[in-house]
Amino acid sequence: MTTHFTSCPLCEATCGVVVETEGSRVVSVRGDDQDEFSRGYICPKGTALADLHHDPDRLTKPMRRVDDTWHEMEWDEAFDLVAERLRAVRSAYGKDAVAIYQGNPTVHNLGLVTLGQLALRSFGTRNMYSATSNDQLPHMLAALQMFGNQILMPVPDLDRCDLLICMGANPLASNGSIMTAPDMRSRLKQIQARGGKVIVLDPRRTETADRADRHLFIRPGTDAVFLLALVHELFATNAVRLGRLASHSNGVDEVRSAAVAWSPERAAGITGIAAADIRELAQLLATTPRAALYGRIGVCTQEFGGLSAWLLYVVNALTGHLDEPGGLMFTTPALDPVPIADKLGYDGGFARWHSRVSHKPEFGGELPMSALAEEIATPGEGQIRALITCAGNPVLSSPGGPKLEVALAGLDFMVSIDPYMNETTRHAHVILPPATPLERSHYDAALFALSVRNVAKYSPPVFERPAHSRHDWEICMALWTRTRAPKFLRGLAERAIGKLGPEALLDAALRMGPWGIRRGRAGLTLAKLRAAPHGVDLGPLTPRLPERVKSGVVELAPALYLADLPRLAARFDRPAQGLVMIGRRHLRSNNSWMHNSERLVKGPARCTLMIHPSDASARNLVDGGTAKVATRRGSVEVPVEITDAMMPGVVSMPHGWGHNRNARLRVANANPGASVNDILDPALTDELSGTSALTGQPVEVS
Ligand SMILES: Nc1nc2c(c(=O)[nH]1)N[C@H]1C(S)=C(S)[C@@H](COP(=O)(O)OP(=O)(O)OC[C@H]3O[C@@H](n4cnc5c(=O)[nH]c(N)nc54)[C@H](O)[C@@H]3O)O[C@H]1N2
Ligand SMILES: Nc1nc2c(c(=O)[nH]1)N[C@H]1C(S)=C(S)[C@@H](COP(=O)(O)OP(=O)(O)OC[C@H]3O[C@@H](n4cnc5c(=O)[nH]c(N)nc54)[C@H](O)[C@@H]3O)O[C@H]1N2
Ligand code: SF4
Ligand SMILES: [Mo]
Repeated sequence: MTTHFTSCPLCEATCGVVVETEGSRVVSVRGDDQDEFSRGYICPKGTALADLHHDPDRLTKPMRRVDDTWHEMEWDEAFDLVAERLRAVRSAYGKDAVAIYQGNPTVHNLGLVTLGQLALRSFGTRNMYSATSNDQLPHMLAALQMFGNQILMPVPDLDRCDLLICMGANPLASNGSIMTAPDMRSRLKQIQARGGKVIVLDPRRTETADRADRHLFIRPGTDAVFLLALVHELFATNAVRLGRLASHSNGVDEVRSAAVAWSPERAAGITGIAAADIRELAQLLATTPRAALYGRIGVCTQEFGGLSAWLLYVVNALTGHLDEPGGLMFTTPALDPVPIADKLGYDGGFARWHSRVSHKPEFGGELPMSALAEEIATPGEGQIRALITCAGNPVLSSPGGPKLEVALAGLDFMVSIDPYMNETTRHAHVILPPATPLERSHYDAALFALSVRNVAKYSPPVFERPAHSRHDWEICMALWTRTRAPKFLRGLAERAIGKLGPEALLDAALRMGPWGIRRGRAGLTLAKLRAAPHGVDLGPLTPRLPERVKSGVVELAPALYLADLPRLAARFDRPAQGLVMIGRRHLRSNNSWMHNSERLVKGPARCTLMIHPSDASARNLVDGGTAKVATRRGSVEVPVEITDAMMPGVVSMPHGWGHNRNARLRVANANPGASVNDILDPALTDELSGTSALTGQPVEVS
């Protein structure tokens, strides 16, 4: 038996795991007690790493679809076929005719965030898409507008705050997001143990709310109104204290004016939170020296996600909690993308171009997912003819799944880099399956930049990648060299890149980084990380302003947010009516793709419609019965779960289900559930940022 120390790449928590192997089999996966950051914690998904590795449904060779039958291929043959088809589309219709979609696991994959990214971006298409526009885009846009770079998102200093107000996040199920910290339950408990408070604002009394000191229901999609009322109250009571920020920020007066019209009384009628509670929360934030207001996906994937994400940072700034211990802080990661981006002159960029059909804004070189299906399906100059997907399942993960399925079937060519033939990749002409997480090295390049402590950890692969397999980055690089590089250079380029690998980039970035060798001390290198298999703790977050922001100035009131305020006012002129849908996550699930692990999916059905008793009885629904949930896009049927954890007027369904589509996922297909994205309307977005409105869409339930 051999013992390996590595990290779980399945969510943002970066837990250290111990994997025991015998030959080519995984015998056990458990938490690594010696990991500097996670100290033994793992969740049930971590254990399921073994199931992924040994899943008989996982593809191990390139697959080619001819009509409805699939054939295995050799790698060389597959790369040549894909390159030939992509080249043909590019030369007939131009480079924008090839679209690219990158899904969530990209972020957890060192090869994909480095070399894979370079390769895919070098296709030079304006039709780049990713899960970002179904996710954190508004936070990134606020970072760009306020701090000058889309990757400069501050994170709550969880281990030192005495007040955490948590909006639209359920870290006990999600294990935290844009707040990398393993073992959320203990960390939240510790806030309470040191006399602090956790307060949750959520339309559902979630697992996190259950353990919080206080939970307040908030009507979906109204967070921006609530936040404006906080700002209003802070100014009205003369409680604004910018602290150090006063000398390096702009726009306080504009922020004051923006909130004048939004009294707590007006906000109460819209949000469902009493004016007295809004006032109390504002005062708590103003008077607690170490406090953080944190908001996540429920707050940003909605009609006013842009405004909400901006206002979250603003309220922290106004109460002296931005860049202060216990507040929202910037990290100092060992691999620091910010100076690299600054040197390259890359800030992210917004609305430099728009989508062809519905004029959606570009962000960070990408168009929003709400535009993908229509860009494929609408004929004319600039139409998408070919698609590369990598590590994603947009048929289940994006609103308007059925419309996308129809569009995919009409593509000239589609290739997917994915270990599974899932609901999306089954539409591809070729699937290129990468090596497994246990066959690749690991360094959380993206997540350590969003971590509540400065930490670094490198893990070598548990298993050598088999000769018949390829890493994601090797696949992306091969697509690039064979499609883009002149023929005589291809072999040379492939060999050179192969020698380099993501490790070389990582080592260089560590040496150049803030903990590197520059300051005349023995700094971090890859060799040092290799010698520390449980990771290296680089200490708590430290204040980084003003030098972390390139201009030296935080913009508190960027013009594009001020210009969006009239839309907010107009929207809430009319009273709310009918039911609205929100999402939820479960600890044993991971977006759309871990439902093929028997040990994770066993137990009671998870894809249910949660509904308040009063809403259920008004519709004659019984617990365990079936509900039909409909929008103008269609309907799904799901089991009813009646619970007073729901706010009246709000129902909840998880996303990522709907495995009734002939994917090669035997366990998942046996527990299909229904996809909420079959009925969510892709046309409903945050008009400011282009982000999908995943939450707060009207539904009818019968
Ligand atoms: N209604 C609703 N919709 C949502 C959400 C919601 O809250 N509500 N959440 C949104 C969010 S936050 C996200 S991030 C998206 C996620 O949506 P996506 O990013 O589109 O997809 P996932 O469901 O994460 O599926 C990941 C795919 O990557 C593959 N994969 C896993 N590991 C690897 C790897 O190492 N390499 C490669 N090449 N492939 C791999 C898996 O087999 C799977 O097919 O869903 C979004 N959709
Ligand atoms: N177990 C598990 N962990 C995961 C994932 C998973 O699928 N499963 N996915 C990973 C990914 S890709 C991401 S992005 C993160 C997301 O991590 P989180 O942001 O913590 O995501 P959720 O658990 O969906 O929590 C969102 C909360 O927002 C609430 N909500 C919905 N609408 C509104 C609203 O309008 N206002 C307010 N205030 N609240 C609202 C919902 O009720 C829900 O409790 O989780 C990651 N971790
Ligand atoms: S919380 Fe679970 S899924 Fe996330 S990194 Fe830890 S073990 Fe993996
Ligand atoms: Mo996500």
